[in-house]
Amino acid sequence: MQIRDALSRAGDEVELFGWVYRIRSGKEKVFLVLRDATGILQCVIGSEQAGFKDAAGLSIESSVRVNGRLRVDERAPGKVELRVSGLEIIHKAERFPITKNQSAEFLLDVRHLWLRSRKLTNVMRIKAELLKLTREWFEKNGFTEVTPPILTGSNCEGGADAFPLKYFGKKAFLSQSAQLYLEALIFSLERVYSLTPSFRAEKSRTRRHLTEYMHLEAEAANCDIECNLKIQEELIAHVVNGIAVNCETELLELGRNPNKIRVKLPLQRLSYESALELLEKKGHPVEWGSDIGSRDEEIIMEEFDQPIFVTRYPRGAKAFYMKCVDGKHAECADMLAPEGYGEIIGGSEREDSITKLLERMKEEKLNEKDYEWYLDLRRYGSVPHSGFGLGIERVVRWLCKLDHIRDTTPFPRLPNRVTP
Ligand code: NSS
Repeated sequence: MQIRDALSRAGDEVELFGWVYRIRSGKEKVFLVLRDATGILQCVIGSEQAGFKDAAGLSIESSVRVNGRLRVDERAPGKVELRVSGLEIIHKAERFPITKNQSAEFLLDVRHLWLRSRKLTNVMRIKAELLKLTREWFEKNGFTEVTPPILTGSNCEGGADAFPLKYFGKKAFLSQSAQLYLEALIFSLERVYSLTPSFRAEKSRTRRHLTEYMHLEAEAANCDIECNLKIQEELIAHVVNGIAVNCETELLELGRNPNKIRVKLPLQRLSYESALELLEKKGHPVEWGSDIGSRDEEIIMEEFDQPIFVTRYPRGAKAFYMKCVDGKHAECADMLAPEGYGEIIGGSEREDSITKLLERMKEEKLNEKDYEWYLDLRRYGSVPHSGFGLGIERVVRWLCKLDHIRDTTPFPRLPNRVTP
C-alpha cells in the first residue's frame, strides 16, 4: 500500500514501504516519519516492540518496510499514524549529506539526492501533468505528434547561441528549435506538434535560461496569425486551468494559490509600440527596433495578472522566417506570463513567398545553401502557415512561482554545469 491510501484507512492493518524522512527517538518510543512517492506518514514504535532498537538506530533516508495498525492521531501530519508491529530494514543509509540551510550551489552538486525533496517532487509532478494536458489538448484538436531530429545542419534561430559539434567531418549543431522540420511536415499532416529538447548556448546567466530545455512546438497549415494566437490561448488555458484543479495539493504545498494562476480568455494584446510606451512610462525606455529583453518583459508584466501577447515586433528584431507586414513589422507575437515572469511562448506566421524569404535571408546574411531543402517548401504548394514554440520549464517556473528556472528540471544544464 502507498501512503496516500493509508491516510484514509485508519483502523486497518497495513504494510508499507518508505524512506526515513525524519526520526526522533526517546526512551519509550521512536517516531519515524516515512515518505514514499505519495506522501508522508508518522510511524511509532514502542519500546516493547522487537524492532525498537533497530528503529532507534536508523538514519535519515534509510529504506524500510513496516507493518502495523493505522490510527487517528490529531498531532500527526495527515492526522493518521501507524503503530508499528514489524520493521524490516532494507538499507541503512550512510549519513545524508543534505541538512538544512545549504547553499544553492551545494544543492546543485548533490542534485541526484536533492531530487528527493518535497519541493522538487511537487514540481516534477506538476511538470508531468503539464506534459499530459498538453498532449491531451493537441490530440483533441487534430494535431499529430511528430519526432523531428535533434542533430541538424540548419540553424533555426541564428548562429550565435547554437552548440556546434563535429559530425563526421561536417558542420552540425544541436537543435535550437524543431520549427523548420515541423514546417516540412505540415505539407502531409497539416497540423503537427513535437516535444523535444532544444539547446541554446546562452552565456547569459539569468533566472530563466537553461542551455537545454524541453520545447513544445506546433505548426499548422492554412493558419494565419489570428488562428495561431487562438491555438496558443486555448492550449494555455486548458493546461493551466487543468493544473489548477489536478495539482491543487502540489501547488498549495509550494505556496501557490491555484486560483491565482487560472487563465481567462481572451488574452489581452499589446502592440510592440504600446509595450514601448509602457516601458517609457515606467522609466525603462527601449529604442524602436530593438527586441524587448528579459528585464523589460519583467517590468511590463508587473502590470498584468494574466498572460498577454505582445504583437508585431520590428522585423529586424526577429528571425528570418517570419512573415513581414507593412515593410516594417513581423507578423508575430510573444506570450508573456504575469507577475514579472515574462516570455513563455514565441510564435509567428511564416513567410510563404520564396522571393520575400530569400530577401530576408540575404539581409540576415544566411547561407542559402544551408537552407536549400527549406526553400523547397515554398516551391511546391506553398501555403500560409503559422506556429509557435513554448518553453515547458518557463511555464513550470511561472506556475510553481519559482525564483530560478533550474528548479523546473531534474538535472539543469547551465553554462557552468553539466553534472550530475
Ligand atoms: O526562440 S524562441 O522564442 N522561438 C523559437 O525557437 C521558434 N523557432 C519556435 C517555433 O515557432 N516553433 O523560443 C521559443 C520558446 C521561448 O518563448 C521560451 O519559452 C523558450 O522557448 N526558450 C527557453 N526556455 C528555457 N531556456 C532557454 N534558454 C530558452 N530559450 C527559449
